Amino acid sequence: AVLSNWDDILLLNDQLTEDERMIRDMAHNFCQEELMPGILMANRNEEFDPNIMRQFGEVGLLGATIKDFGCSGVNYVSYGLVAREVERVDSGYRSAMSVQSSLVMHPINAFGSQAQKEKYLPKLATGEYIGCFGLTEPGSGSDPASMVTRAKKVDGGYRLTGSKMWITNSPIADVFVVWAKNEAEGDAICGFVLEKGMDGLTAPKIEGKLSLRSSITGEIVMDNVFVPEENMFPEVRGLKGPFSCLNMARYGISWGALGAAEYCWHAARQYGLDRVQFGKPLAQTQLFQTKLANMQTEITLGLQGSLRVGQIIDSGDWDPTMISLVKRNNCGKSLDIARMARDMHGGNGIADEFHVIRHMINLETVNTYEGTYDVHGLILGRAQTGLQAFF
Ligand code: TGC
Ligand code: FAD
Repeated sequence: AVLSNWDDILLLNDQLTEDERMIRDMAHNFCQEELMPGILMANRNEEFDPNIMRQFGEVGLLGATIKDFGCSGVNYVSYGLVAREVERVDSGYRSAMSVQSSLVMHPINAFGSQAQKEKYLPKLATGEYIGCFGLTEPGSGSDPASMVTRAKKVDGGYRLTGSKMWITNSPIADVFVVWAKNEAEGDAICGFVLEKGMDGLTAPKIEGKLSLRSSITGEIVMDNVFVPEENMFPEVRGLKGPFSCLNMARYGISWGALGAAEYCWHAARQYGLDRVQFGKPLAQTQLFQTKLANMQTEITLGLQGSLRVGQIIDSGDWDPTMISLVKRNNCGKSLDIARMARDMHGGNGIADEFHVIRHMINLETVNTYEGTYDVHGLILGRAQTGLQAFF
């Protein structure tokens, strides 16, 4: 007999509150009903429909942890459960949601003036506005301290010059949270909110991505863009500004990646039950079962890790290294699982109708962005030795 909880062997479900289960189930149904049917063609055609952001807004999944401004005010465990459900469909859709929530709405809520919050958050919450987050530059990826984008003080505001690279949602963004060195403050890194249509601001699309194709990615090119004083984050200075946003996004990714991995695991199991070779189902071979057991083990343990981190964040006493640990582990393991599931599907595994190769290729990006696998290894290494090995 098949164990009834083969897919939740450590009873994660029982560790959730009733509210958390309700939010998870709502997100699951929304994602399966509204997002799953269109993903194959969106990925094949490299298309992101901005309406998806409006749909996320309608069901309260944008900026969901924020307590006001039309947001849902849920806890971080729930935010993680939502990311898992969205990424079960596609990492690109989770990207759209997490950039809007953690990298655009979170900094405006945490660092913005009251006027900035009132102006942007309600429209970002409904998806009427789409946001993007510009930290990475062509010459500055893992090492954002080396950014060259500069803000020059002028009458009534700043002039920003520089370019940002690999920016999720930038070609369709209305609101751009951009980090730049402020010459007037000894090159301290400051955050600015730019708006579509500002003179000198363009956001060309990056073409030809073979990964995360359902997400739109571009540059942000700023040629002496005038940004009024009131569009600067008034207080926050230094890298801890952008890094605090990354913490929340990385935490969500730790759940999301496992959602993609779960899809691959379940698909491989079903494929092995259905596919007969050498007179018996593939799932009746020792090699196939060992692979399923490995997937089950890594996913189950990874989910426990993310749940633990989420509960600690909700209790208020957390540390970024906890997030590095689960982001790194869960992305790396999910990528291995997706590759394994691809292999277990044989030739069908390379066809997009079976979805596993899409998850596999997407997870290459997820393992790289928001701090690469190795960079999180170095963060954890520094935290336990006191020695930085970045340079
Ligand atoms: P370091 O000296 O370590 O720190 C500089 C200042 O920042 C503070 N800090 C943090 N604050 C909050 N949370 C964290 N996680 C923090 N980490 C560091 C730190 O306390 C310090 O503050 P202060 O007041 O003393 O100045 O900085 P470093 O230059 O040595 O940095 C090293 C390193 C590698 C850790 C860091 O640069 C890093 O994390 N690199 C990875 C870059 C990255 O993750 N980029 C992501 C871009 S956004 C993105 O990918 C979005 S994809 C989204 C999607 O589509 O889903
Ligand atoms: P590099 O930093 O050049 O790294 C290349 C390789 O060198 C990696 O394997 C890395 O692990 C390794 N490496 C780097 N430093 C060290 C070291 N000290 N020791 C050993 N190895 C090292 N950024 C944003 O700001 N906003 C976004 O919305 C955004 N969205 C993205 C969407 C996509 C689809 C992609 C692909 C990227 C996105 N990024 C975004 C950028 C992303 O965060 C960076 O790609 C990532 O941080 C890595 O930077 P890099 O690409 O410059 O690689």
